[in-house]
Amino acid sequence: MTKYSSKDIQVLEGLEPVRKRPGMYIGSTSSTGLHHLLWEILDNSVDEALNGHCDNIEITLDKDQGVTIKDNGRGVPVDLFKKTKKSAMEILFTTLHSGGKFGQGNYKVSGGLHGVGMAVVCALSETMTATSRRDGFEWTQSYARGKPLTKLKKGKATRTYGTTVYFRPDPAIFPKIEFNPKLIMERAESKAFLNKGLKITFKEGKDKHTFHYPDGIQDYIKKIVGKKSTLMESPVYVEKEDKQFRLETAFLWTPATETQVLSFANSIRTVDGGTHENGFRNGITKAMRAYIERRKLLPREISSITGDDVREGLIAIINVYLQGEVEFQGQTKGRLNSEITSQVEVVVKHSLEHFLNENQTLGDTLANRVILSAQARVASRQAKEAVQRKTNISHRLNLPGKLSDCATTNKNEAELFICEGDSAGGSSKQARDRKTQAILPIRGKILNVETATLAKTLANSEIQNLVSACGTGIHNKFDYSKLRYGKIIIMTDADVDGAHICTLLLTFFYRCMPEIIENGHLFIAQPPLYRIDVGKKLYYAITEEEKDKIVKDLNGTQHDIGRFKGLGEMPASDLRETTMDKKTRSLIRVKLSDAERASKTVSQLMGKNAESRYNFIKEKAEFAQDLDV
Ligand code: 0RA
Repeated sequence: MTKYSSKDIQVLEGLEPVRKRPGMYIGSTSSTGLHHLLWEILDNSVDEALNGHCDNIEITLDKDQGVTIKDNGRGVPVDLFKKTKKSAMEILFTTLHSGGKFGQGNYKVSGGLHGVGMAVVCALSETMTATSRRDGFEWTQSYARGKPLTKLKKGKATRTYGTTVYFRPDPAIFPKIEFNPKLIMERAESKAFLNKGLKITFKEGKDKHTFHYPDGIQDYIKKIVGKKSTLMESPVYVEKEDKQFRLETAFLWTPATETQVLSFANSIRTVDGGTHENGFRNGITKAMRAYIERRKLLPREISSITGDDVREGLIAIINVYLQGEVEFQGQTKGRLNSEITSQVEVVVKHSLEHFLNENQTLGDTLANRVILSAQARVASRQAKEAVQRKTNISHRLNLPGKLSDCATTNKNEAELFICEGDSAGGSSKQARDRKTQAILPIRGKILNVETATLAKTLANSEIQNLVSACGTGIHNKFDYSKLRYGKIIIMTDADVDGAHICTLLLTFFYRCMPEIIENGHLFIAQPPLYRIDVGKKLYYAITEEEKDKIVKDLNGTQHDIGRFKGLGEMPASDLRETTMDKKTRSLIRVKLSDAERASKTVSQLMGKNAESRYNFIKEKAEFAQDLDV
């Protein structure tokens, strides 16, 4: 019996099987399979970058769907193998599984199909031309359908290094040859994000797009965050290179409730997570717990912090590189299975703990964010129970009895006026447009959400009414699609008490339903303080200053000044015209462009000082002149 070594078998194999059953190697001959050809060549160039030999890749798509990928890596080796008298380049492009360069100390990007090799691309290409720049010259060889068309040619002298691969997919294999530029750019962008400093350019005709991110995954996080507010200026960034693996992760927290974790293993997106993601989760949870314990921040009513509490509002990117064979699991190979959980956990825990301790102010902010999630979790269980109890006795769904609802169910035109006390409720009921305007009177000063525990907050019946009128639920149970009113309008008296109640309501929305503010649904009404009658003419003034100006402009003309004591005493016609009628009123839209700032302001306001609260309302009224006429 002849004894072949496994290497010999591979060399003997040739590329016929690839052309006979392409699906076995690239999944299918549909668009996805077609793009695999490009990904395979691109991944080989990215490997050069990953191992520190290349920082520039250019992809060019021709009109006839030929693709050129040029890199400034080391160049494909061209030396001859003694045994076969073939060049290394020829072996690489005409022999299955001939990668071979990835021994100890090299990482490799496994393509979607785990690095089928450039020979597969060659086999499925009508023509392919490879150029290697190394050792002082350009070396070129062309192939057709996996077989050499030419010998390896030594070309002009060059001092540069790198590889250029041109290929045009074979129409005999692919029923439709049409590359999707958008997909290519997405891939280029993601590779550039994952390999900091690598510049990838995509060219198609006159179009040229360059992807280059000196800060890599930190830039990626910035892109994901976009205009959303965050609790920190820049992400926590961790980079660790070990004997067997490399870990890079960047993460930050936002005031929003959703979590976004993107994980990658050897540059492959692992949609189903896996060992690296588990290690990361354990790491941040343990670090947070340790910090909260050390700083003694845990409130009495919270017995423990869960992983979910820590992940609320988290945006993270985790990228690990493993040497040798990488194990993926699951039907779509979307889960990393190689055992690295504890290594990742240790690095992440240590780094985050160090970060928190070094930046204690921010550390406390983040810890409080996590504690808030825990409180919301506990409170929302209690709220759910409370609402369920209510539902059983309420006839109209679970709307509060005090709500005078509007007729419309179209939330774009529906408005909810929150007003202070029953008498204000009475006059606004007379002044409203029944079709589109609902009135919810709330009694006196609602609870201060900032200082009360969430559990207590939600036990408060005024707040329960507010929550059920809005329809959305709160915190991580918040469901935007259930919002019942397009505008929620806080309408309190134009005095200090009114300002206080308004601030309490703002705090409530900020803490419990920030999405309402973020999406521009929250408004403050501007009821007047004075009415000035001049013969048949009528003026209203919202502030003292405004009144003084009107009086001054009257220049001694005979007039009557009336001061409204509160909305409850204002005639319905005045209230309608000045504050509620869509045609004549003006509203202030509450903005939350910077949640961190808002959060600070809210805590400052919720301090002991009543005056600062009032000033806040006045300032706010000046700076957010978002008139809705
Ligand atoms: C085999 C060995 C070496 C590099 C490469 C292949 C290589 C392949 C491609 C494909 C596209 N760009 C590429 N760049 C390099 C290592 C060569 C050495 O040790 O110098």
